Amino acid sequence: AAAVTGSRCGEHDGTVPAEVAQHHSHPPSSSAGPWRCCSAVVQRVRAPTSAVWSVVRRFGEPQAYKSFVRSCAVVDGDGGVGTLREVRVVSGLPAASSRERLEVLDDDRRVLSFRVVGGEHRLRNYRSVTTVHPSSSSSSPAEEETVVVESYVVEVPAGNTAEDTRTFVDTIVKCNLLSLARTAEKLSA
Ligand code: A9S
Repeated sequence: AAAVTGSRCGEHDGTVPAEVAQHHSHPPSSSAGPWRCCSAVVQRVRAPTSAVWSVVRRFGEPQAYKSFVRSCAVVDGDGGVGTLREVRVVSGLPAASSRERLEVLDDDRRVLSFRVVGGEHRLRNYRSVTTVHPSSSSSSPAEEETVVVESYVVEVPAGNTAEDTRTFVDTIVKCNLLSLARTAEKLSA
């Protein structure tokens, strides 16, 4: 896994292809808003793109691969855009719950985006975009590989630095994507 970080949220330095980057440009916040930080994590998966996407797209079942999720309830919606989920978190994190809204679900381009709209935690206005891509290094269909890119923007909590916030969130996202890789690899084994 590699991290791609930029100095300005929503801008890209050319380390990822334009077709990938276009999905990861986060809209700028209004001028007087709080400080935000952003980052992106890239994960290679030894499984076909379809297997990886089938896990990612199920917005009501984040516990399928997110190990910090204790339970999840869909509060509103049918799994499409606008669906609201209430996630309960395992103990040991500075958080108890998170309420999240599905913003983008594109099965053709394999793009999912959600936004945090509430909950007991410190990550105000967290928003992430996850995209699933066929890997260009795949040699044969039997050895199909996938690349997952997940980028996010979040407000820097009062009393924290952008670096601390990024380190905290990057750690969670890296864990999630490693676990996603293991889950998809088992699915397709
Ligand atoms: O769930 C994700 O895709 C990514 C993150 C960074 C989730 C973070 C989180 O849900 C906790 C795991 C509960 C940690 C939120 C919104 C706040 C936290 O403090």
